[in-house]
Amino acid sequence: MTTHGLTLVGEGFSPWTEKARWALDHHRILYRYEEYTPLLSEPWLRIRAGRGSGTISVPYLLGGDGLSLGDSFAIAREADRRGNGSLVPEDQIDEITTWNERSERLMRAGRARILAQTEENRELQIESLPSQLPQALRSMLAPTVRIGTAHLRKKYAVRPVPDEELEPDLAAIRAAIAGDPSRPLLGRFTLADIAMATALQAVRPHRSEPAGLLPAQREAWARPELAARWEDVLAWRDAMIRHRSEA
Ligand SMILES: N[C@@H](CCC(=O)N[C@@H](CS)C(=O)NCC(=O)O)C(=O)O
Repeated sequence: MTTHGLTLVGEGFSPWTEKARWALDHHRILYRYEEYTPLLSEPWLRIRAGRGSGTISVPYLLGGDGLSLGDSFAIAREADRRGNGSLVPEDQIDEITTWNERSERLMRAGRARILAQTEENRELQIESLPSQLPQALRSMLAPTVRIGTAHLRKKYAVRPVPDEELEPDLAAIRAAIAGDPSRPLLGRFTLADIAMATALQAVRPHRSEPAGLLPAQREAWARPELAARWEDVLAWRDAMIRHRSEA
C-alpha cells in the first residue's frame, strides 16, 4: 500500500475529521492516519505543517511534497483534485459553500455540548485521554482533561448553543430531501452530503460512526429531544452513511 506520503492528523471522535476522511475515502486516496491530542500533539504538528504561529486545527493533511492543509473543506477539495473531482463541482460551489457553513454551525454546537459535558462527567474525561495511556493512570489523570477543555473553550470562543438554534439548518435538510431519505441534497452526491451527514452527530451520533467516538461520548453528543423532532433527517444521514460503506 502506498500513501504517497499523505498523513491525515485528526481526532477520532470529531465530525470535522470524519468529513475529511470520508472525502479522501470517497476518492480511494490512501493516507496514514494519526490521532491528535489537543495541546500535547500541537508542537509536532506545527513543526511538520511549517506553521510556527497562528491558529491550527485538525483535521490536518500533510504531504511529502510540502502539502499542508488545515481545514476539512480545503482537504475535501484537495481530495477532489487528486480524485478527478465530483464532490465539489464548480457549478455548485456556492451552494456547497452554504451547506458547509451550515455543517460548521452544527459541529460548533456539538463542540459546545461535548465540552460542557466533559467538564462534568468523569467517564467522559477518562475516554478523552490518549488511548495509549495505561489503565492505572487513566482514572488519576481524568481531572487534567479540564485543562484541555478550558483551552478549547478559549481557542474557539465556545458558547452554549440551545437546541432551537440548530433547527433552521435541520429544516434546510428536510426541505432539500423532500421526503426521500436517500436523496442527495443537491440532486447528486457532493461534499454537501458528507458535510451535513457528519455534522448531524451534533443532533444524535450514528450508531457506529465515527468509529473513534467512544460509548460515553456517543451518548453525550446526543440531544434526544431535538433528535425526536428530526427523525426523518437522521434517517437520511443513516442512508448516506450506508451508501458510504457500500461504495
Ligand atoms: N473549520 C475547521 C474546524 C476544525 C476544528 O474546529 N477542529 C477542532 C475539533 S476536531 C480541533 O482541531 N480541536 C483540537 C484543537 O484545536 O487543538 C475545519 O473544517 O477543519
